Amino acid sequence: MSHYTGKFITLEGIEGVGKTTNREYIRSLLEQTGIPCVETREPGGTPLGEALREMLLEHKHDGMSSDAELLMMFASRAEHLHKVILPALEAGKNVLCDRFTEATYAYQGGGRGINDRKIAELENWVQGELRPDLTIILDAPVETGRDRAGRRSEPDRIEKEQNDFFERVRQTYLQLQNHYPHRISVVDASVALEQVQDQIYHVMKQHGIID
Ligand code: Z5A
Repeated sequence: MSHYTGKFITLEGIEGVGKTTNREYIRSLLEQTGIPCVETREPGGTPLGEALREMLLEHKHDGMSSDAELLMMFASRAEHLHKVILPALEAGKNVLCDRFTEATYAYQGGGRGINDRKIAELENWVQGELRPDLTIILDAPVETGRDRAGRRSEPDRIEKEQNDFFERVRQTYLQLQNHYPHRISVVDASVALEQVQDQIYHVMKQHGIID
């Protein structure tokens, strides 16, 4: 949990579940509180982070070692925290971030098989005690997400993994919610957009993010 006036909210889920689509809706709810909102994403969110993102996702680096991938995610995160997230929270703003450390547990932990104690060490080192106030996991079957994403663009280096990889990613997200129910909520994203946004509204109310 952060001890700031503004809230730190992250959005998670496998590809194609609707993170980008729902970001604007969440932002509009946050803006109704009268507190300015900084919207950002990971990997990325800074010039260095966006350069790392490009390296992480392009096919040029197919076969990258899992440890290199993990460390690049946290390198991007360290820069992002120091340059964007912490200054915004310190200025009393809300921060809405498309993916954060839960994605590392899900993709590099569940997907790639890296031990979660290794990830926790990096999390503690890079973030100290900072954790999101609320993480919304948009959950849908792997086929649904991939089908939606596939209609949009060519798969990048991570998106080209097989269904069993994304099944492990999805299951790890659900386990994270089980471990941290006070700060992580799961929303059924397989239904129509209006129903997804209804659930998001209730989760944000329940967690006291909006009145
Ligand atoms: N990654 C990692 O491995 N470790 C880490 O620590 C971090 C990230 C931070 C980049 O993420 C990659 O980085 C990601 C994980 C890894 N790789 N993968 N896979 P990203 O967030 O930039 O990319 P993404 O997950 O691939 O996001 P996406 O494909 O852009 O999906 P999305 O944002 O969740 O979905 P969308 O664009 O909002 O929606 C997809 C389509 O579905 C679109 O046409 C919508 O109109 C449609 N849609 C959305 N909702 C609905 C509903 N309810 N019904 C019907 N259609 C819908």
